[in-house]
Amino acid sequence: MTKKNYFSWVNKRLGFFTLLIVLMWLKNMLAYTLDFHLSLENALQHFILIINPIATTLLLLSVGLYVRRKKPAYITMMVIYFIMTTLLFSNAVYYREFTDFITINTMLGAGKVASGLGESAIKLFRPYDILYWIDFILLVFALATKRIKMDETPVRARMAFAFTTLSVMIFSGNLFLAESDRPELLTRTFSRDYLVKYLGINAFTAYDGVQTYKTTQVRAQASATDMDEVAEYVKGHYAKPNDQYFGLAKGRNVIYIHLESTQQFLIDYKLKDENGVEHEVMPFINSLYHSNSTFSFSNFFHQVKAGKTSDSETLFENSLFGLNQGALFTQLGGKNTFEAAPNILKQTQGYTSAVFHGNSGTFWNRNETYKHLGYDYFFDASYYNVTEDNSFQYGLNDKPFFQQSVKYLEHLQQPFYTKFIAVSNHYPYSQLSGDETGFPLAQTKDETINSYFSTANYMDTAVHEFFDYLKQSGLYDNSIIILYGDHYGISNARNKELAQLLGKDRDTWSNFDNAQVQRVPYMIHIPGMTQGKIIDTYGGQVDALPTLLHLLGVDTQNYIQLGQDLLSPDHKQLVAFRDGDFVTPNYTYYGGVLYDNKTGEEITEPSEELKKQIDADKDAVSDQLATSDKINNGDLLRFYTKSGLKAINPDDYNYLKNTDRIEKIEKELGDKSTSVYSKHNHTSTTDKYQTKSYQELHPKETSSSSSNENK
Ligand code: GP9
Ligand code: MN
Repeated sequence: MTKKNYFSWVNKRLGFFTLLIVLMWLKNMLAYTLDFHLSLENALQHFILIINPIATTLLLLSVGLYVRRKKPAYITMMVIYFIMTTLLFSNAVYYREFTDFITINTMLGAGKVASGLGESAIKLFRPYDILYWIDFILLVFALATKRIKMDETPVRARMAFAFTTLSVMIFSGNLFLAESDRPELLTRTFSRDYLVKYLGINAFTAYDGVQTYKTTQVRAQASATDMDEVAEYVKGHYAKPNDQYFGLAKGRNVIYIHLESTQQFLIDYKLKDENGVEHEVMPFINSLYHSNSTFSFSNFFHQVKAGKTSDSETLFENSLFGLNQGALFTQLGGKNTFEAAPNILKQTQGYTSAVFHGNSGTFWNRNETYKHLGYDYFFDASYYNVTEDNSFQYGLNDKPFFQQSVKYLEHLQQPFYTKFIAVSNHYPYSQLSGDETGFPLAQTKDETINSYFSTANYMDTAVHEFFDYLKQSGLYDNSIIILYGDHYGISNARNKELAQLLGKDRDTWSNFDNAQVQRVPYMIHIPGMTQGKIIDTYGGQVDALPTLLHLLGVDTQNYIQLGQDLLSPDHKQLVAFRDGDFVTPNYTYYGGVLYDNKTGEEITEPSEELKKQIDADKDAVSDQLATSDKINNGDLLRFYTKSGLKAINPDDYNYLKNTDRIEKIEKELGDKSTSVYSKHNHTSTTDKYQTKSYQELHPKETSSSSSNENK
């Protein structure tokens, strides 16, 4: 066979088309291997990654097959090929700097990105970048010099259609595999990394385009009049602060500790091991819960939906709800105007703000959203030493996380507003290994439930160690430390199995019980204060911000917040779930059914009076949720001026060189610097951090089972 014959298929339209697909696939693999870091956890994810460029490449290039005339057909294919290459290449270069993918919004503001990068853009190029382009250049050359001949014969329309159909089928298969590995991928859109990992760069860009279009439409229709209605609603629901507590923590540092997936039933819980010996799951957090320096809430509910962790953040930072579908952080977080806690505290009280989290900054679109919330710094996984041994799929384990955070914390100017997002107590709860194992497993048929307690115990020790550091470094006395659970850790589908551990019967477990276990811890610890107690007021995450601001002595009357101070005498005890269900001290409305809290029984025939009351509650809940949606979907806060806050310019924020920035500020301030580091005569406090493994703390136990000697 002569060389010419061997390659002659390239001279057919379908042959050329196939060649383009293969080359495009190779370039995707190049990007996946050398540029993108998409942590792959199992063989299926590897497989999905390998196939995910195929469907969209096939779909897009197949457009060229419908063009009958020779030249236009080839030009169409080459133009599409060029666009796909450009998209892939730009993402590869962008990723090298930002560890993130390019969204439609980023493209629209491309000038800003380019000027932000400046000279460094050139530095982002790599010698192997030629591989992204060489094929295109050679193909153009080969076509121009007729080394590849253009085929006169058009592809039959039916054949073209067959390829389009094939691409749709492959895409469906791809999506099916993706959803089976990561359920609700499209409805929850966890992170851009996930979308690319599962569906490829083209599909990600298209998906992002559709989302952007949708939100832009709603936003465009909203007006300042809508804002006036919202302001009216908020005014009517304002709960004035309690004089006794207003300003109790004025000027203190705020330290939020995000207790991942921690439900209230873990408080004071003692887990029985196989020998019937009880083990307190969270001894340290329990001690805070019962301390007279803590306002502990026993009827505090999470209010999140699909955005889970990020929804809880939305609620705590803004006193607004997440969205009814998907996650506000990913859909609107990078676009909207907010009047969030870090911004309020910065502009009114001079706080510096920072988030610490040992997962990739793109997860839940935090790297963009935090700018809009006004966070000065975001220390994501790139600031931590994360290894395979000290982390799992959602990031760094809690002990090294807190420990490694203090080298940044000590440089922050005080007062600061900070949030530490712990993550070890996250599904699947089986990530502890080596010296950290030893806490007994529960004895149910569900492994997820069984290991939930040991990761909660691990988290408890991590928090304990962090508190010890706060005391050692002197930060403790001047801080207000708030611990909260973000949402359930055991889903409703598993609750029947959980029932036995809560002293309940699986057969009588009902939706009423499902509602009750949505309680999460909410504890406000104010060192030195002695009025602390366990408070049984019913409330939810939306109430946290006004509660905190009043403790800090900040007037909230002119802010658009949908919650009410939990310490206020005016607080209304009606807690909305995101889907319109609710709880009150007397009744629970869940799954569309009304229950009596005293008996847990369904109320099938409510009295006229009760019916009226419940209808009023339903309306109040739906008003609160609708107001939240109106604010968020319409981006209404951009019209609001009465708060007196200056609008945030997200471009002023950049989380890539936090360390340089905090140290520079410290130096510039000199004697005036209030950071812990400066206060300690410019010496680090990191050596004050003590950490011990479970095995070191419980040396008498073996790693496989626990003994009676455990305290
Ligand atoms: C990841 C973490 C988990 O960074 O916050 O989010 P979740 O899955 O709980 O929503
Ligand atoms: Mn979470």
